[in-house]
Amino acid sequence: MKSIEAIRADFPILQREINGLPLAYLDNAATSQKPLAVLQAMDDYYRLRNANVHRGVHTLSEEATTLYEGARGRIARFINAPSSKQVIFTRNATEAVNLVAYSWGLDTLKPGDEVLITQMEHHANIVPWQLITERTGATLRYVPLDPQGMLRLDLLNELLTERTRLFAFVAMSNVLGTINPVAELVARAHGVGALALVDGAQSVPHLPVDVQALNCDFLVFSGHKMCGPTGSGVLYGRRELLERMPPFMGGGDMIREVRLDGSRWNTLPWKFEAGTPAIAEVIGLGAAVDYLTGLGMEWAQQREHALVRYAMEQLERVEGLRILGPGPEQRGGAVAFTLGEIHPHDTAAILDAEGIAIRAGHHCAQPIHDFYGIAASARASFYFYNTFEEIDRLVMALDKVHSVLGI
Ligand code: C6P
Repeated sequence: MKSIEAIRADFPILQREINGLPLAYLDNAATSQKPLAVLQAMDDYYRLRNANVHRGVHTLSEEATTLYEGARGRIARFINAPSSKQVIFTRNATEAVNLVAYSWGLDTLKPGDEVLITQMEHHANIVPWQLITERTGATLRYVPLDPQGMLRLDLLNELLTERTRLFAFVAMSNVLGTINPVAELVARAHGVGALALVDGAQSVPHLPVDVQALNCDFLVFSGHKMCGPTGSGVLYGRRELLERMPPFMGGGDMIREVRLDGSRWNTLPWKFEAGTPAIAEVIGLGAAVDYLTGLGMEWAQQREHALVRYAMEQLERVEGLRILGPGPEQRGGAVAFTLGEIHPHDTAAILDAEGIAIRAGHHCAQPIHDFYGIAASARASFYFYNTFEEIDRLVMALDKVHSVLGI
């Protein structure tokens, strides 16, 4: 196993200084940093193989296609998808949810049907369902939170009914850190004949995910939070569902035949990939998956767990600091908090002066903040390459924030 120093050396940006101090990058839930292997894979594609995919018979196009489709196969293995045909490339998790909402949702939902989501969703798994239920006349319902930041699963019997067509929920909250019992929730959805969509934007980068073990119908995630580039995302879907769903967007590559009086669609997965895809980004995501596989996702999860446990112990000692969400045993790498009456933007600005990058705001999860009666929070979020020393620096800087601005 590589040392943490060697792992950190794989990430050029981690050698940077901010305001004359070593960067402590604690904003990994927003986006992760990228290892050299990913940068090199994209650079290699642009320098040596740049051509469009699926279109040319020339050598460059064939090489680009092999790399692009090879990444699909590697990503399929990473999440244990039965076939790479079930891995559809999107720009990000948001686009993947929208694909399901506009393709499956518009085609299927009707008045009287219900879509169940939760109060801990990111806006990406709320707004598309608001738009689609409004257009179809279906009803959107929510599983509420309890004060510990867990889902009120005691209410699931009332909320999941034979009217529910889809239960869409986050595997790991980007604010509360809460890890939901995904396989159990999928089984509950199936128990009433509903489909289950899992938002894996915060779980796929941080812990082993096996779509066959989870038995989910859809899984969405973003490449940029798992060492890959922005502009790369994935929708995994159950094959018979994807086969039945109409295209999301029309254009080149997603068709088999186009005539003036109508068109026929390509087979999976290309039916859902209209236009020239993000070729370099997908190749970069393939390299990211190789990198993560090399480290081992079990190892990454354990490392992060140790970091989060330590961070929570230390943060709780900061005067006036209140952590949102459950204890370390039930959560992943995101730790959102408030610091007395200090505005989270002030906290983040003072930390930036110390070289520490955290996020402040509602983190695209306003309903969670409404539940706690606050407008915003500060959030430190960890990845395997973070260190215990960085957490010590965070805690020292927060003590300073409190002593300078504390009320
Ligand atoms: N959360 C954060 O700072 P996109 O933007 O499509 O790559 O990911 C959307 C998304 C969906 N679900 C969850 C649980 C997420 O955390 C995110 C992205 C980032 O928390 C950016 S707002």
